[in-house]
Amino acid sequence: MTPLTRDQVRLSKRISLVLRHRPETAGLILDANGWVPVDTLLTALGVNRAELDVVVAGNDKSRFAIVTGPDGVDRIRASQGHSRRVAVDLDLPPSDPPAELFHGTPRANLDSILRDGLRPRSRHHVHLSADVPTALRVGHRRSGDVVVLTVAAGVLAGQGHVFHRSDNGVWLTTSVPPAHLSVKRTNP
Ligand code: HQG
Repeated sequence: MTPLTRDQVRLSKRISLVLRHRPETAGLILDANGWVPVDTLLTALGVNRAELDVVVAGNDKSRFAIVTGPDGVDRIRASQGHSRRVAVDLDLPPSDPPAELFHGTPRANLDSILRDGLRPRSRHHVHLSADVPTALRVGHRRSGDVVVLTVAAGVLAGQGHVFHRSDNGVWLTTSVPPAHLSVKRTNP
């Protein structure tokens, strides 16, 4: 797939902002599950459907989902990553995770994470990756050395801890206690 142009990436980031963090900056109101009519988003952002479709289809992480409702209305939402300040319930079913999941983070966070466990901070969930390369990419969004932590997801699930898998393959959970974390690799 052709990579998005700089303008398209800018549009993608703007959509992430309004669908995950600050819908009010575009005058949008998300429904309880995070959806907004596509036409409403287009009007709010001043773009057309073709421009939106390119960004949704070409998005490197399939961040946005569009569905047609029983009323024939197309709606869009972010598949994950919402801020806690936005009251959205993705309404995802619980899902059995693989034995291990991964989390990439700047090394500067390591001591605190090993002490307190993984916390959702400003988001609804802790985000976990299904593989190490993805976890490394997540960690490298920020500057400095990256550490990948292994999450004993299978053991946690066995103890009743709930996991969800977003539509774009990100694993979500409310927290991970330190006892179920180990350092995978510190020098990628
Ligand atoms: C860290 C991107 C200290 C945590 C990605 C992370 C992901 C702690 C930061 C999605 C901590 C929160 C989410 C503790 C957690 N002490 N630091 N106890 N607990 N942290 O951005 O996982 O590109 O909210 O390690 O790909 O980095 O936007 O979470 O470094 O899927 O689509 O606190 O965002 O997706 O940062 O990234 P974030 P994240 P998009």
